[in-house]
Amino acid sequence: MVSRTRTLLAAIAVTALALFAVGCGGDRSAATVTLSEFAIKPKGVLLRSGQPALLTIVNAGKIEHNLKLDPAVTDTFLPEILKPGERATVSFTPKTSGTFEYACTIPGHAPAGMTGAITIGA
Ligand SMILES: [Cu+2]
Repeated sequence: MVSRTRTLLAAIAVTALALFAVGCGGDRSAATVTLSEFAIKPKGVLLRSGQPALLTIVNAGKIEHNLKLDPAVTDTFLPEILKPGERATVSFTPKTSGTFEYACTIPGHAPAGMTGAITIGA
């Protein structure tokens, strides 16, 4: 009987956590961008204008990469280089709405396919 009560309490706790997570979803937008040779996935990400955003950049490739955002979106510093296997999470509030290109700025990488776009929605 005791273990049954504990199981029920655990289930309630998990449900409460899930509801809490959903409730927070509206306050913060988030996206993950994965870098590799020679692509940025996804090609497009969506964040919300004027709301705190979390952007995670993952280098899943075998060489160094980076991600350069349009300064119209944010002045937040992004790492110049991500070594293979490294990841970085930056938080910022997008300054404006619209669609802006992003790219890896290491010479040759953007022409090889390391481009995409970030859309800041209202
Ligand atoms: Cu690159």
